Amino acid sequence: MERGALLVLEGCDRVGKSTQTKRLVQALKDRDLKVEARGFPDRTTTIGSVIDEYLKYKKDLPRETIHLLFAANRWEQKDDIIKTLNSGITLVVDRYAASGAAYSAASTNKHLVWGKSLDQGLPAPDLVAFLSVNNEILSARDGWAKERFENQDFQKKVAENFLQLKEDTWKIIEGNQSIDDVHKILLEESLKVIQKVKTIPIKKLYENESN
Ligand code: NYM
Ligand code: MG
Repeated sequence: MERGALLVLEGCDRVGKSTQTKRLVQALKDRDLKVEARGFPDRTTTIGSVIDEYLKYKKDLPRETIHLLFAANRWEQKDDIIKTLNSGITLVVDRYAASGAAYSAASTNKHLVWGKSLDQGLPAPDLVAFLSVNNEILSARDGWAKERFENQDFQKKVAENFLQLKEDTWKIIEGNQSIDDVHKILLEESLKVIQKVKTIPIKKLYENESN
């Protein structure tokens, strides 16, 4: 039985991850591949509803506490992710562990090693497509400041953190291009990875790190 690939889209707020997730899922379906979309935070669970309230300023929590909840929100999907991949379905995930480390390290001023530690052992992404958009262009986009973390200085720190998390599985995509151009690159990369990992076991995240 061939497995599906774990494809993750990462980046700051408003870089176009959700749009690209939808486009990619549709394009893979059009090629008769088995694929499902996921996203974190998953606001539909009990933990996710607390995260949602926190992000909407309805609830205040210590920054360390919300970090634990973001990680717990991934762990609660772990078995389902593995089961789905092993059943041959590819997952396209809008944010995953890198967001956890990049945002929490930025909000607490703690080291990225601290930010990564709780996600160690989760299913590792086969591809992390990082959408990189220039900070000035981002701040000009609509819909800012509705949720916590959505301000320019904070996003700048987050972007720097993301780049420090880069591993071999990462593909940095210049997000200032048109939606179609970003999609083309993402699709091409995804098809390569889906093919490549079919017969390779799912890896564990940060498995070679001692943190
Ligand atoms: N976020 C997301 C974190 O701070 N840590 C995490 O682990 C994850 C998955 O949640 N500003 C932040 C990033 C976003 C916010 O995500 C909500 P989205 O993709 O805007 O719904
Ligand atoms: Mg957002």
